[in-house]
Amino acid sequence: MSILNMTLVVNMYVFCLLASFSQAATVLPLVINTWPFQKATEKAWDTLQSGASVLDAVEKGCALCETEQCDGSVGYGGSPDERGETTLDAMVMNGDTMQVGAVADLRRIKNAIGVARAVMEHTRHTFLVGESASIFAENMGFLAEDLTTHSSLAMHTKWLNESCQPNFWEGVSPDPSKSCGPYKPTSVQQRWRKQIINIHNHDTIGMIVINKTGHVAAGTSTNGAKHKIPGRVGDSPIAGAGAYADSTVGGAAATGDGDVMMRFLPSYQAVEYMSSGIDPTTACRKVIDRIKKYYPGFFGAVICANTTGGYGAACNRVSGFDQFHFMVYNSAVNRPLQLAVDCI
Ligand code: SD4
Repeated sequence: MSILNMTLVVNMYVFCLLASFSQAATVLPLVINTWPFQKATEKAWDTLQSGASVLDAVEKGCALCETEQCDGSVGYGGSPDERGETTLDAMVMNGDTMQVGAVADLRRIKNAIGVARAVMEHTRHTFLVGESASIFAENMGFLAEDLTTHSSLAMHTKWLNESCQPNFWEGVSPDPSKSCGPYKPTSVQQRWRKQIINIHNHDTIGMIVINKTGHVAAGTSTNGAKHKIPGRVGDSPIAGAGAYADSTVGGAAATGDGDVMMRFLPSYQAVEYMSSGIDPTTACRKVIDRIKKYYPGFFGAVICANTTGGYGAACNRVSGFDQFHFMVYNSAVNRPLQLAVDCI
């Protein structure tokens, strides 16, 4: 048998396993995350196998991406804002209790999802932001460090040298498509501007973990949008937008243009679809379709999983983004698998 044939046979075998078992309880536990962040998937899986909780698995998996700066879009040293500072957004959700911990615009602390977990476990709040979130983190024992790197500095300098293009301003003067600020408001008229968050400026980690007994947790971590206006918070730390978990149903997580996507609470909506019996792939597709009705050119994708071990994903087809890659690890294949869906 040629190597090519053997590869095909192995792939078909994996495909059959996935197709025939993806709805059966035997495939649990399940780890699924956005983008091909394999090490994060493995970390979450290993954490679960060590006997830890689904929350631990989500936290450790996403934290690995924070340390490894997955694609430059998670953790320190990426997506500098207009002042050149990297700030982080993260959340974690417990699908048994519906508790959420979240942080946004977090400064100086690398382990954003750890701080989100501390918000959940050591406060009665859900969401802390900005400088105050950083002070909370320091008080909780997280190390304060500069999140700037040579690479984030270089990105920021290049942006300044290119008249601050692209940026997120509209209806201001001087013309934001040509000049840097400071800006003053002119009109509120919207006009078409090039999509800023796209395939080249993406990659939040969003993760769902379901253990053998159907407990679900979900979480996200990101450094947000490159050249964001300071103070900007994306979809990732918002429960129901960036991720959602409900152990009576399953979980979902989103990635992409958070400024648009958060308006639709896609993760909550996907879990609600699954709770009415809709399969994960269809649930994901339906939320993408809904956003698309209003923003046909938006960049984004969603992953969905239910407590019987079924999972799926969907993405919006835009120029340069035809397929969305994501990771799955379950007991049917017993190794991390990179899968792809064609965008709709
Ligand atoms: C944000 N959703 O801050 C994040 C960025 C991202 O894939 O996921 N890009 O808008």
